[in-house]
Amino acid sequence: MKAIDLRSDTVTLPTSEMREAMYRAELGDDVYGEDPTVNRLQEMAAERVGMEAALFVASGTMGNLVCLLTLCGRGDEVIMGHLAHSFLFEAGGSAALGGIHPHTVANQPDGTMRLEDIEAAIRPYNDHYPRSRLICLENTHNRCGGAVLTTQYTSAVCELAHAHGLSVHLDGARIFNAAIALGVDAKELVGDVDSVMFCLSKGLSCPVGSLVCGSTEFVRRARRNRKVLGGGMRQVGILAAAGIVALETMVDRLAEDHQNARLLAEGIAATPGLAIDLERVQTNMVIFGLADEVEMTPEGFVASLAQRGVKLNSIGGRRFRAVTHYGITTGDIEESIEALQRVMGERSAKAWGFGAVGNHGCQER
Ligand code: TLP
Repeated sequence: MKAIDLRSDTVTLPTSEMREAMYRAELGDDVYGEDPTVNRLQEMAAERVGMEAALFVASGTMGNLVCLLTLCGRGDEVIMGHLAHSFLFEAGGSAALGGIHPHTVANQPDGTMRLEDIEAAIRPYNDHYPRSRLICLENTHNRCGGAVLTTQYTSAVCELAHAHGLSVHLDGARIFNAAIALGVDAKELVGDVDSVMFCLSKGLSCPVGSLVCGSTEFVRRARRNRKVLGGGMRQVGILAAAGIVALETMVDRLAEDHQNARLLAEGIAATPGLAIDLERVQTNMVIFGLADEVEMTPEGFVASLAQRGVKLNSIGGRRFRAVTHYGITTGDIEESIEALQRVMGERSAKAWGFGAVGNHGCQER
């Protein structure tokens, strides 16, 4: 049985065009700045987000860390949402390696932080306080179910930050999902931020890699911090080649992933025992939960689905995340909905004392 893997868009495999481009890539030593394929990808990336320059890094985690190290010094404070990926899932790297102090502000369900909350978090000068230096945004917002931040919101945060002498970093791991969902250019969503990181190895389907983008001066300093982290790679055009194909061929198709996520969300909404807020499904992620009355453990739910060939992640409490991506077809989504309905159907049957669905002469669906 082929597994339908909805755990993340990080599970995507490179396309045959990518593999071909990797095989044929023209290479050089990138630590000398001599890999033509990396240089081309970096130029394309900077252009795509409207920045002066870009730097290829190994991962989104490394990209965010390089940006934070470049924009903050030891003891400086970074303001970020309490559900930010950098806060929750990057092993505390900016604190561990950069001595950067995180100051969290509540994320609203739509992925934003209230402007007044951000402003209240910016510290006045005082010898006792850490120095507020940076605000981090995330678009799309992972833990808020792939929520999209608008151009207007990002501009308002930049205006506030810059008026107080702070910089803004955008974790745009999935910035192209946001751009496609809003029908705007990624440049617009990046706006006036000081740095942006986006990933090639999620919905864009590359095997490895992210880009850090900003001013020429920012990227010069970021390059040094990448070296500090051991991220100076050599003939890395072999990976950048896939990135070029991704930017050329994989951005517009993200719309398909969004349609599949919507279809899945509607299927979930129609399944008794599952709870979902359809309005929160904006891109390629679907966060949903087990309804309060359902007597099933989250582990039991994930395991029963896996037995039926559908993999997804439990994200704490009684909530789950399913992510659509390249390689997941509309047919796969229909099968996933059927699997969900069967798992929930079995649950009702057990609760009523009937055993598995399909017993007692009931026709199995
Ligand atoms: N997110 C992964 C996991 O780490 C949770 C996923 O499956 O969604 N920023 C955002 C918004 C991300 O979602 C991720 C990865 C990263 C940064 C880090 O990227 P990588 O995994 O390349 O280090």
